[in-house]
Amino acid sequence: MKKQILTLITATVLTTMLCSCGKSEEEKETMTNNEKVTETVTEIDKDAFASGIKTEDDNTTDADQAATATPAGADIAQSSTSTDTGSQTGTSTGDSTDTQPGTSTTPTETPSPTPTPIIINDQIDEKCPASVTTTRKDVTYGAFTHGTYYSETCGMDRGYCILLPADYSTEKKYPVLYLLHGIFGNEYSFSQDASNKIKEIVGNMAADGYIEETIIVCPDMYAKTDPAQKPGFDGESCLPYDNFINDLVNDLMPYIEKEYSVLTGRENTYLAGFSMGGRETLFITLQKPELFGYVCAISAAPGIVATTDKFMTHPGMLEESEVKFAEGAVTPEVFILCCGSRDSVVGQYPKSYHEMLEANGSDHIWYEIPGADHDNDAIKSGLFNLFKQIANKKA
Ligand code: FER
Repeated sequence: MKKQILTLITATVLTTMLCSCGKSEEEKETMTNNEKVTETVTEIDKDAFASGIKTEDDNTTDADQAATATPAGADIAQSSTSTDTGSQTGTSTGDSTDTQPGTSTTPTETPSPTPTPIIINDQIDEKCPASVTTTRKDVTYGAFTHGTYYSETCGMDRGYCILLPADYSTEKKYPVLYLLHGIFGNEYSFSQDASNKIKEIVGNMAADGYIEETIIVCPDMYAKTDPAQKPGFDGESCLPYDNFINDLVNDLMPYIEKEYSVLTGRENTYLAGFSMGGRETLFITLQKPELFGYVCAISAAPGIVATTDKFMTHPGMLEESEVKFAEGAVTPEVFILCCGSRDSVVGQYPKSYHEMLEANGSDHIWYEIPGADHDNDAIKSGLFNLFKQIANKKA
């Protein structure tokens, strides 16, 4: 009995990880030790694991708890040591986990409620600071809603979720981040998982004036033309993911730019994705670098170049020598690739993309997230650093 429960839990956790947090299907195929296993995810299991990938440490400190009670009023601190060399390689050496100077108290003192300000510079903070993911009482967060658009690429209506700032108004215009989910996911993958802290990261950073209020669009990245097609671990089943570039550029982006009050152009158009979404983020950026000013590919899945991993044989879309920006192309201001240091799903593939870009002379930032697996710690870190880089460049 114990063994059965453990097997079910293991299968469910792996399924959850692969889906990038949200899942809508009752039955998923997972791979264990190269063996195909079909597991039924019951309602009870969904309840038990509804909040997505559980991480051992959510980084929340007492100082951050205190910060929830009172307005932060944090100023943008410009580091005097920050230099913009044009080379996107810097990582900070300091531990970005928040510590709160001045919070050590005697019994008669009350703890300072002021959260540690983020230092905005061009350095990477490998771990997302806990103050950024804290739910604060002084901040009103945006809400996700769902919509549909007609896709010429797919020949059908398709869904998306959109996070609008709480005070969204057509009197203002906002930059947009397109955020791409993992394999087996859909447009609900991010919005249905509160533990990725997307609302908090964008809401807190905008409330404190680091970044502009930003719209986040979460599409369904499975751009199939046959309504019956399903994702899976084989070349044929993955083709709709690689077709998403056409749906995004020709259908979704024009729709969003028509229907919402958005700023356009590469300076105001951001792209990020996790795992399968990271792979497509990288692919789309290399094909259409002029469209996206700020990009982050988190834990990018294999398949851009031909390879065989524990899940499948990937035919590849590019040769290794083609994993680069075209000569003379307008390239993103910021192009980040990152991955958890102990990612158990995509392993060293993200690093291999970094090595190809480096060998081919294409400017980017690469870093590892210490201790993170294929999980929300990686997502939080990637999103925070994307917004931090945006804050630094736009300051
Ligand atoms: C693969 C390994 C990982 C793959 C996809 C993934 C299609 C995606 C994982 C995820 O999105 O979480 O070989 O092939």
